[in-house]
Formats: sequence, C-alpha cells, structure tokens
Amino acid sequence: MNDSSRSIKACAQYYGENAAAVEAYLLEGEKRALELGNRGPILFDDQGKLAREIRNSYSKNGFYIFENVIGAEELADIKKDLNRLRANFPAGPESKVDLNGNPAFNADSKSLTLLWSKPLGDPLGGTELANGRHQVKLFEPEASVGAPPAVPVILLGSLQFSDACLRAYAHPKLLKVTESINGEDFVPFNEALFIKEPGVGAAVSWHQDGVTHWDSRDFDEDIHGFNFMAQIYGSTAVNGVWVLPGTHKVGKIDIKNLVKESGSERLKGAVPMICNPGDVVICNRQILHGSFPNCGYEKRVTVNFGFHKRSSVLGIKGGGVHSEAQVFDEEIISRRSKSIGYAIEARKSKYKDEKPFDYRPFKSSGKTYVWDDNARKDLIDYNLEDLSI
Ligand SMILES: O=C(O)CCC(=O)C(=O)O
Repeated sequence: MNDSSRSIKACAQYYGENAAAVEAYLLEGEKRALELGNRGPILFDDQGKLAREIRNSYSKNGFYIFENVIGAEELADIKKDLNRLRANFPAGPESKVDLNGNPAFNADSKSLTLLWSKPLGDPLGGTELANGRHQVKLFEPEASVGAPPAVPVILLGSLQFSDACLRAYAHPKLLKVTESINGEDFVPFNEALFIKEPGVGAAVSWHQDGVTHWDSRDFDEDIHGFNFMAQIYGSTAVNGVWVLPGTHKVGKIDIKNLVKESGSERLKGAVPMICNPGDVVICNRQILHGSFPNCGYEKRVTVNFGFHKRSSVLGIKGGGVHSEAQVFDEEIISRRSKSIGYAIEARKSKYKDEKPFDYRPFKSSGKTYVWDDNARKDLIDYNLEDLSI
C-alpha cells in the first residue's frame, strides 16, 4: 500500500485552522476504508459469474476494489501513453497547441475533450454544470506561487487518444464482471481520465452520477450503471475518490443538508478508495462520491470506463451531460458499441496468449471489427455519442 502519512500531514496544512480536523478525517477514513473488507482479486464461480461474496459486497457498499488487475507490463504501456499525451496537452484552456508549438492532441476534436480548473480548485462544485449535480463547492486551498494558472482535470473520449487505454478497456476479466452485473447485452457509457497532479490537482465535489432514472418505476441500485476506475499510480486518502458506502441504494441525496449535518464538507462515514497501482475499482454511479484537491505529494491518474444495462439506455432520452441529449435507439447504441469491438481487436493483437472476451451482441448482429488505421479514424469524436444517462 502507498504510505500516504507524509502527504496527509502536508495536505492538512493547506486547511489553516481546520488542519487538525482534516488530518484526523484523512487518517480515520483511511483506517475505516481498510477495515471494510471490500477488496481482493477478481473471482468467478463455476458458471463464470462474479463470485457471490464479491457481488454481495459490491451491492452492500456500492464499490469494490479488484486488486492487481493490470499487470506491470500493461501499466508501463499505459504510463507511456499518458506521458506522451500529457506532453501534447494544449498549453492552456484556450490553446490549440502544446508547449512546443505542436498541434495539441485534441486540436481538431468536435467533442469536449478536456476540462480545466485553477490549481486546487473545485470547477464543478456549486455550479449548474453537469446537471447541477455537484451541489456544494469544496474548500479551494491556495496553491503555491509557482503553480500554473490552469491545470487539466478530466480528459474525455480517452479511447481515441490512447491505444493502451483502449486495450485496457477490453480486459477480459473486467468485461466478464460487466456481463455478470449488467447482463450479456451490456452497453458502453463513457470513458475518461481523471488527472490529479500533486500540489495542483483539482477537486471533484461530492455528487451522484446519473440523471435519467431517479424517479423511474424500475429504479434499482444498478439502473445508472457503474464505472471501472483503474489506478495507474495508486490512490490514497489525499488524492483518491471518497465515497459514502451504501448511498447507491437510497435515491437522490440532498448533499447540502448532509454537509450541514456533518458540520463541514468532510462527510461523516465517508471512506477513500485506497489502491495500489494496477487495482481497478468498480464504483456504482449512484453512490455519493467526490475527491478533494490533491494537496499531497503523489499523483493520481484514473483510467475511467463505464457500462450500462441495455434496458437502462434503449429508448431513453440521454441526460445531456456527456453528449447532446437524444433518444438512444438501436442504431446509436450499435454505433457507440464499436468502442468494444475495436478494443477487443486491439487487445488481441497485443496480448496474443490471452483468451479474448466474447461480446454476445456482436454474435447476434454478425458485426465484426478490425483494428487498423481506418478503425482509428472511425474512433475520432466517438464520444459525441456517449450513452449518457
Ligand atoms: O476521479 C475523481 O476524482 C472523480 C471521479 C468521478 O466523479 C466519477 O467517475 O464520476
């Protein structure tokens, strides 16, 4: 486990008169997170379904940490891509070129691909952005004098920019978990990188994902799907996502009220996701979650990718958060599912000894995919059709 004690102390100092309270909160949260017992390798039963005890634990808490999913070679592959991409980020929010004057990776993107913040800011908290779901603004500590004026927070549509992320998206065990939870006709949601650089990385205020199904007659804990959160550098109480276990079952939460009851933004009962590099969290989109600004020494990059049940999406008007609101018909869903087709083929060509995942909907539709330059072109702006619910 990453030792975050130095970072916890350093982070607390950013909070002035609340320093002691912050330090105690981080330490206590870390301890409770490790006591939850919701972590371990991915295990399946004899029928190939996710092991019952893991399914139950995920259902109880709303998140589960699969340990050691991404091996050392694949992690190195992803890091290489992340470093290459980072060097080719636009020089700032308004720029189309990187710091070397080359066209930035997203210079021609039609879709939203990069969200920025002031250092240690909370760009979404207390705003109407993303359907107003980040109801409160978190404390924004003062960054050091040398910090850049703006830092990247979220990169969207990541599969078109990184082959390594595309390959990780088709990890056969993760897709088997997906099949177990969302059914064999599961569909994509969206893919993103959450970037938390040390000393500057921004907060993502407390929120629940999901827009469309809160008042549905069929509401249940899985109706808004889940995200996999693959940890490339690990995740700590300081830089990681915090969740309030069990809140994925209770419907829409009045977060302002919860903050009032807790006496501060440090919500009572919440725990951080504590992960080593290579761990992958499955996180219910309905759970109350968020992350504080990264005032510590360790960087976090999460490779995020989510999936839905087909029934949650088919014939539903999207929530308009990750893509324009439109009714998702069979054609849109089939087009958007090309990400799965290309990813399986891209993974096959790199990990030749691995048994690839068999995605059932391609069997019935007869659709086949090839991973080549045309496929790369076909993925450009694919996220304009994110199945955002
Ligand atoms: O990674 C983070 O800091 C936030 C992640 C998040 O809010 C999400 O995946 O919905």
